[in-house]
Amino acid sequence: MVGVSLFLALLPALSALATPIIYDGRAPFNYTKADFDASVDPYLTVVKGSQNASHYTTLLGKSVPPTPLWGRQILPLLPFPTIPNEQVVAVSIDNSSVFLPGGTNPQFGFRRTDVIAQKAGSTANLLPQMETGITVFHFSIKLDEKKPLNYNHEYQIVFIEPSDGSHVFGIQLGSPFTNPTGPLPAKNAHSFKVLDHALNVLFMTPFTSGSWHNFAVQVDWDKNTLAVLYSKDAGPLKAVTKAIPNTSHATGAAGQGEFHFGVLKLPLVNPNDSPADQGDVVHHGIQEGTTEGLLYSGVFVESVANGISVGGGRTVKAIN
Ligand SMILES: *[C@@H]1O[C@H](CO)[C@@H](O)[C@H](O)[C@H]1NC(C)=O
Ligand SMILES: *[C@@H]1O[C@H](CO)[C@@H](O)[C@H](O)[C@H]1NC(C)=O
Ligand SMILES: *[C@@H]1O[C@H](CO)[C@@H](O)[C@H](O)[C@H]1NC(C)=O
Ligand SMILES: CC(=O)N[C@H]1CO[C@H](CO)[C@@H](O)[C@@H]1O
Repeated sequence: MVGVSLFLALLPALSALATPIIYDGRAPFNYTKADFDASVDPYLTVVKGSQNASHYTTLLGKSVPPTPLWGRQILPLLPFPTIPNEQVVAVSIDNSSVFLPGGTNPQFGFRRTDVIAQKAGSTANLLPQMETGITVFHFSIKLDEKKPLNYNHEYQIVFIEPSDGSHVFGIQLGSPFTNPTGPLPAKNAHSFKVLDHALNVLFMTPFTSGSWHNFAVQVDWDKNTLAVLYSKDAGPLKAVTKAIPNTSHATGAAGQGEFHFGVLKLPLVNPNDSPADQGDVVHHGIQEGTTEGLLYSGVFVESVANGISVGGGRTVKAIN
């Protein structure tokens, strides 16, 4: 078989050691709607609108296959096909998705549903392992065809947020918010952009329909660098950048933060607002109130001690 011999030819370059998983955000099949509502590990689900978490975040059971990268191999020597061992998490927003941090000062500018990584009921518990040394943040994203985004807006969909509100890295979609509003949609609005802490674009790729878009971001917390890996569907992850300095990001505790994935939609400037309010994206601006969403699977964080998992049980070395 051509497929087998091609795979065997690749074997020497790839090792098959499992790497230590620090955080596993792949929803097991026994994870329920009630678990979501109660913020049962591995997710903290409080950053959302007024409805229960399960109104905004749906577990798709066996109805939609997750990214094939991390499934159980059926044939010992072949990385694919795989049997899913996680369910897809569908995250959406609607007009009720106005978050009240601490129950006050509603974020009327945003519509957001964030799913946040936690362990033993606490996001802070993860930081000593998840955000020291060199760690790799994995996530796969697919269009929710029934809940399309509005690419005239900016979306922040995956990020690590230290307490100063900056992002260690972030995934952006749509037209970056500008005041005044520029031509919409902006160039490349339909592409994923992987941003560094200073909002430089490290990698960009079109958000095509029908595919899982697999990302991994390697963060070296000591040297303060980022590196990006990417693939589609069953393709093994491949490095698309080298390790790039991210020096505006603080090292040590000040640079650590919660790991979010979901849908955060920024507003458009409302010309009727005062000049000060026009720049206040959190509390002011135009939102259409539409129902929009994204599908997620393959969310986990690993140490690079034994390399970076690239799918199909294979690993590559950490990126220099
Ligand atoms: C799912 O099952 C595993 C293994 O039995 C168990 O450890 C875990 O707590 C269960 N998770 C939930 C959310 O019920
Ligand atoms: C939220 O969930 C609780 C517990 O299941 C239920 O009693 C309540 O009616 C739900 N609220 C809404 C707004 O659906
Ligand atoms: C959406 O929510 C905002 C804030 O609560 C409200 O002012 C607005 O009327 C709502 N829009 C729609 C279309 O329901
Ligand atoms: C402030 C600072 O040095 N930021 C750097 C973060 O890393 C990027 C490279 O991706 C640099 O361009 C920035 O200057």
